[in-house]
Amino acid sequence: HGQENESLKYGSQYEGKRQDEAMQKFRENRLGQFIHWGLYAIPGGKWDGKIYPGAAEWLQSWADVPPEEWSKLINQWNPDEFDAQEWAHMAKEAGFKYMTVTTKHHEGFCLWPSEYTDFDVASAPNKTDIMGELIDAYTKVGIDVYFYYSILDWHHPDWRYDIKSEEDEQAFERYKTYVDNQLTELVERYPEVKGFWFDGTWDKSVKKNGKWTLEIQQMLKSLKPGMIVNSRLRADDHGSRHFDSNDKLMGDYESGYERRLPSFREDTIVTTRDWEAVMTVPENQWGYHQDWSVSHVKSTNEVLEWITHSVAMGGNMLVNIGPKPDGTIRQQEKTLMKEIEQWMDINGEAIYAGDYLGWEKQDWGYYIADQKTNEVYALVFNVPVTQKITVATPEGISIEEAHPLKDESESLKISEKGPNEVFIHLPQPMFEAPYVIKLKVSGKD
Ligand code: JFZ
Repeated sequence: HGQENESLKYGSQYEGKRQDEAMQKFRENRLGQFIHWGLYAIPGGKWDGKIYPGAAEWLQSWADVPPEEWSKLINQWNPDEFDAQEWAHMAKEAGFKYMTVTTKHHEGFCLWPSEYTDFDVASAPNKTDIMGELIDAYTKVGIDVYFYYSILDWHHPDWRYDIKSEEDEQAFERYKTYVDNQLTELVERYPEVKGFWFDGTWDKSVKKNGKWTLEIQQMLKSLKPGMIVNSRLRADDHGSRHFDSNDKLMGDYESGYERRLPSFREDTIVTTRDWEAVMTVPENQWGYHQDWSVSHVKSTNEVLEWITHSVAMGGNMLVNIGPKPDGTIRQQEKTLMKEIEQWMDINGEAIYAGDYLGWEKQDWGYYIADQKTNEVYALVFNVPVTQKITVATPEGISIEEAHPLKDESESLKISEKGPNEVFIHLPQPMFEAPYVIKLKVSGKD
C-alpha cells in the first residue's frame, strides 16, 4: 500500500478500541467456552467404516459425501440426553464468562427452528430448540452468549464459492437474503445474544461482496445496540479480510488467531486492539470425534497456558468442546473443565479483566496486569532449577511484596539480583499446576 490512506467505502469503521459497556464486558470476560455441535457429531469422524483423522466437523468434505446424503443424518438427530442447564452449570463452575455456540456450521444444519429452511432441528426427530435452551440456561447463570454462524454453506443450493456468471450472481443474491433473514431471525428470537462470530468467509464470492459484509455488521448493530461482531466476517472494497486495505481492523475485535497465538517478540501490535483466540483440545477437532487417539490431546496445564498467553497479551480465549450426538459431553472434556475450575477458583482473579503489562517477557512464564485494580500477577509455568524467578522492572518501578494466590497470607522471599531486577524465591516442592504470584508493586502509575 502507498503512504496515503486510500478512501474505502467498506473498510474499517472506526479507530481504536470500542469503549462502550458491552465491549468492556467482552474484554473483562477473557475466558469463554466454544461449542461446536451439529449433525457431524453423529458420524463423529467415521464414514463407511473408515476413521478420518481431520477435523470431525469437516467429515462431509474429507469423505466426499454429497449434500443429499449428508442431509439424511437429520433423521438421526436425537440428542435425548441434552440438558442445557447441566452444560451451563458446568461452564459456570469452570469459570467461563461467555460462550460461543454454532448456530449453523458449514454443513448448513440449523440448531434452531428456522422459518427459512427445513434443514433445521424443527425437521428432526428430536425438535428441541437447542439455541433457545442454551441461551436461556447460560444467560440465567450469568454467562454471555454469542452465536457462531458460517456464511459458507455446503447444503444451501444458492451458496456459491465464486461468482462467474449471471446465474451465480442471482443465486448469491438469494443466498444473501437467506443469511440476512436468518440473522434477523436469530436476534429477534434470542434478543439476549451479545454478538456474532462469523466464519466461512474466505471464498471469492464473499470477498467480492465486502459491501454486504459491512451491511450485515450494520444490520446486527441496528437490531441490537452494543452488538459485538468479529473481524472474520469482513471484507473491504478490494476483498481484503479482517484488516482493510489500509491495514485497519474491521469488526469489533480481531478473530484471526485460530489454534495459534501471537508471539511476544513479533506480534505485540495485538496489544493495541481487542482480539480473541480460539483453541481445540485435541490438535484440530472442533466437532465431536469418536477417536481422540488421532492426535495429541492437550493437558489441562497446556490449556491453562494457552489461556494465560492470550490474556497476557490483552486477548480473550475460547476453549472448545464438541458434544456427543446424544447431547452429553465426553468424559475428557468434563475432566478438563473440572480441572480448569479447580485452578480458576484460586487463580481466576489473575485472568478476569487481565491485560498486557509490557514488562520484559521472562522464560518462566507470563505477567498479567489487571485492567481495573492495577495489580500485577506473575504466572509461573516453567520453574527454573534455581527455584527463583527473575522479575525485571522498568525504571522507577520496584517489587515490594510477593504473595502466592494459593495463600495470600504467605510471602515469598525477594532478593536483589541487579539494577531493576529481583529474584522471587519459589517454595518447594515443585508445582502441579501453574503457580500464580500477586506482586505488590510501587512506582507503577
Ligand atoms: C474454521 C472452521 O472451518 C472450523 O471447522 C472451525 O469452526 C473453526 C473455529 O473455524 O476453521 C478455520 C478458520 C480460520 C482459520 C483456520 C481454520 N484461519 O484463519 O487460519
